[in-house]
Amino acid sequence: MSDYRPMWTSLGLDLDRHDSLLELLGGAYSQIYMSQADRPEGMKYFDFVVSEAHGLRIAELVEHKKAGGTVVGTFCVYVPEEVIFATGGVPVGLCAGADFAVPDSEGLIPRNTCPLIRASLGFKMNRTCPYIQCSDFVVGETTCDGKKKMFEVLAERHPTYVMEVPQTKSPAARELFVSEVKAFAAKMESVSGRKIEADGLAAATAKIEAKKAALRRVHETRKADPAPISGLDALLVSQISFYDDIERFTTKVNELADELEARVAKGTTANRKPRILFAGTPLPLPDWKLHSIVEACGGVIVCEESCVGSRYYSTTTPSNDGSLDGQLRAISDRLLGTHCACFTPNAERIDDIINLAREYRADGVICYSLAFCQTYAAESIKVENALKAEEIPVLSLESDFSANDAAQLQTRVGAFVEMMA
Ligand code: BJ8
Repeated sequence: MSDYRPMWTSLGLDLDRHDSLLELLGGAYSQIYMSQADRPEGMKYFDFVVSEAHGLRIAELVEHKKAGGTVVGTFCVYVPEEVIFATGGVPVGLCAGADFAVPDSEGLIPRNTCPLIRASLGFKMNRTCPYIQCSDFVVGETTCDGKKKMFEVLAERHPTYVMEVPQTKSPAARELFVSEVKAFAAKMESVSGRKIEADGLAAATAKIEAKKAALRRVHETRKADPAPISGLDALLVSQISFYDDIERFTTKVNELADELEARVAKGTTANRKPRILFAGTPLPLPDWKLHSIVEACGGVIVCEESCVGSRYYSTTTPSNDGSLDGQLRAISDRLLGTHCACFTPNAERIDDIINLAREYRADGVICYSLAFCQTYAAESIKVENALKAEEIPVLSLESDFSANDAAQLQTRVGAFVEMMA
């Protein structure tokens, strides 16, 4: 095994706290993931990626930087990854899903801020995240209020650029977003010293489209009953999609899809499990809490209507005239096809949830919000009413990354799953 400590030291990590983090994550991963039965062979690659998340992948990013490339930290799927790749950069998702770092945001942002925001800032403060440490800068965005104010704090500690994401879907909002995507392209040109050419942007877009097509293949197989992959494993693939090497990841996801399609074609004698659609806030690494509770209760999560899930892989770039302007507009349109609760009105998301529940033959929907996320919590009332009107069972839950409410969640989820058995 390689000794990564000199690399971590050079990135400014707090080695003692980093050791504690790795120990905690390693323990949680073996307990939650390695105890699952009948996992696809193809998951071995993703187990390896997790085991090397702070090692080999960081070494690759450090090498990329030594060769003159940039590393850009992102917090939202509205950031145009195509533009980053087109300048020879690499995007890495920085949203954090660990309770470990939440207390480290203390005194910088209010306690009644969602844990995703608190943990993301906390990881910068406690110096245990090698991804933010090796990023040239991070891109924030004006989605929810908590994030906006967190980026002000982060900007005092790490180079930060904020993109304005509109809150409505009007033609004027679209024009605003197109201008923001163009401004971000200019920012990337200036940081990387590389001009974006139409050919390069088209190649970068094709790379991202290939990755999302591979993800769609995997998720498509989950429509089969019984599903050929656990929700936990499918979630892990989505989580890794935000930081692994894009070409290698796409190849491995296609290999996994081949295996899952073969499993579906072969059929299985496995017992049927109650099928649950997850709908709600993102589930960044290593937030496996709800999935592990649902699946320990005997259910299976068959789809995630989440930015770590369908809101990411289902958007595709509209065809365009191939000019730089035409491509940047098409990329903006792709991104605006993401139905985040930060937008108003946002009826498309409710339609998406109902459609997904039908397509994935869900027996019920868990409508999930991270604590203090006002936009998703407010929208969950509408989602709940719409699902009830369609006679689709729904359970609304609010939680965080800690284990404090695990017993309570188990009781509620257990009763919901049992109702569907
Ligand atoms: S496109 S969901 S990734 S903003 S959970 S931080 S909304 S208080 S993460 Fe998101 Fe982009 Fe939307 Fe997706 Fe705020 Fe809510 Fe926290 Fe959230």
